[in-house]
Amino acid sequence: MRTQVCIVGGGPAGMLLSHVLARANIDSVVLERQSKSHVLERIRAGVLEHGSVELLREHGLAERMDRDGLVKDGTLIVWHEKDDFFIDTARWTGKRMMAWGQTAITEDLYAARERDGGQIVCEADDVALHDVTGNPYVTYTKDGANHRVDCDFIAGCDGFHGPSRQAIPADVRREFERTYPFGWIGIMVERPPLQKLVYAYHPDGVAIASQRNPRLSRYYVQAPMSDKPEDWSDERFWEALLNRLPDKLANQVETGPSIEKSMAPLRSFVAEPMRWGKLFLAGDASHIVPPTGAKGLNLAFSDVFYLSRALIHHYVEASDHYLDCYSEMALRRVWAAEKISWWLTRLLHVFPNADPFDEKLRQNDYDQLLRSEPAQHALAYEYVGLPFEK
Ligand code: FAS
Ligand code: PHB
Repeated sequence: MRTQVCIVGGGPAGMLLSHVLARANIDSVVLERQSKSHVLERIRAGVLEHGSVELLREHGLAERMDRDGLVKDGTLIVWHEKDDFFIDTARWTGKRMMAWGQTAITEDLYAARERDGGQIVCEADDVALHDVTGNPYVTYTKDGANHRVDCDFIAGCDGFHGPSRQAIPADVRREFERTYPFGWIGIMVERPPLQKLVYAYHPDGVAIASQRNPRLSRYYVQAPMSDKPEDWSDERFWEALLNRLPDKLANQVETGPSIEKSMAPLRSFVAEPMRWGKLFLAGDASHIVPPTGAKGLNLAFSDVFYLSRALIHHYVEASDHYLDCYSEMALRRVWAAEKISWWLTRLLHVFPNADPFDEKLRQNDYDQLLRSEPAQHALAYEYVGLPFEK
């Protein structure tokens, strides 16, 4: 098989890239290890930055989102025994975010590629990248047969555990990581959500109230890294969540049986560069952020914006300018998202055995937000998502 761009990974990054390239008449093949149903059963991100919303609208993927998604003027932070703070992105940036689930986006992406005759190979095993600095090709097996895809470029969109990042030589690749001694137990419940997206700081740990649609709520509580979903009965989860929210919000929560429960570890990770020869990384294949800033999916989309523009300029404008500056440009936005995600994680979580001096700095960060309009503006500017660079 021969194509222009071989995309490894059929998650949101790979599928959006395939869709955007197809709209520019650029051929691609997507190789996805899992079954389509497995990919579509994943429950992950739920909040879209302004830039992601506009990107989906630009590429004809926003019909359900604009009908059922919930536009957000900002996000509420409530703090045990202190005043509330609203990250007012609408006031400070004129931009809004959208509560809309990654699952729905991935469903729409698969539907769009199938409608348009996209080449999506699911259950592709043993995917391997070859000659990425010369004449690149990708091999895989399916139903016991060996396959090879010759291509001009490889897009590594295969997430944190995929093979693409490893195709960059260890002596070239630079990795930066910060881990955290806690994770988030998350549940989905078929009950109306709170009106606002809420981050709650409490001495027992952070709690988050979010949503997927007017009939589906998403909640999280901070839990020790060693905990597993089965350690948290619904009863234990609701008790912890309601205890960590102030009464005025706890009284509004409609509890019920969870229809999904998972434990998400928190990690900050960046692998540089995001390009090696004809291989370009996008999304979790190159970087991971703790979900505290709701940046993971949005970073995957900004990488796809930069990479699709670069590939379109190569094929349509015969210019490699954006290919040559892809890694540097994408990483500027990646590191900004890493910084704000780390900062919000540090602000809102209880760190076991925290240094008392650090604790005072952390409390002061919040006090500063309550009183300083420049601090409020700066946070809103980063939280809503930095503008894509020209
Ligand atoms: P993905 O990991 O989504 O997709 C990669 C794809 O590559 C997968 O389909 C995988 O099956 C495939 N693949 C892997 N290895 C392969 C191989 N060898 N061959 C072929 N295919 C292969 N982000 C937020 O913004 N908010 C959240 O609340 C949030 N919660 C999360 C919870 C969890 C448990 C996880 C894991 C992530 C969460 N994220 C969240 C981040 C998440 O949304 C990612 O940022 C997003 O899925 C990134 O998309 P992709 O880069 O496409 O990677
Ligand atoms: C979600 O809705 O899943 C969500 C919301 C805010 C976050 C992370 C996840 O920071």
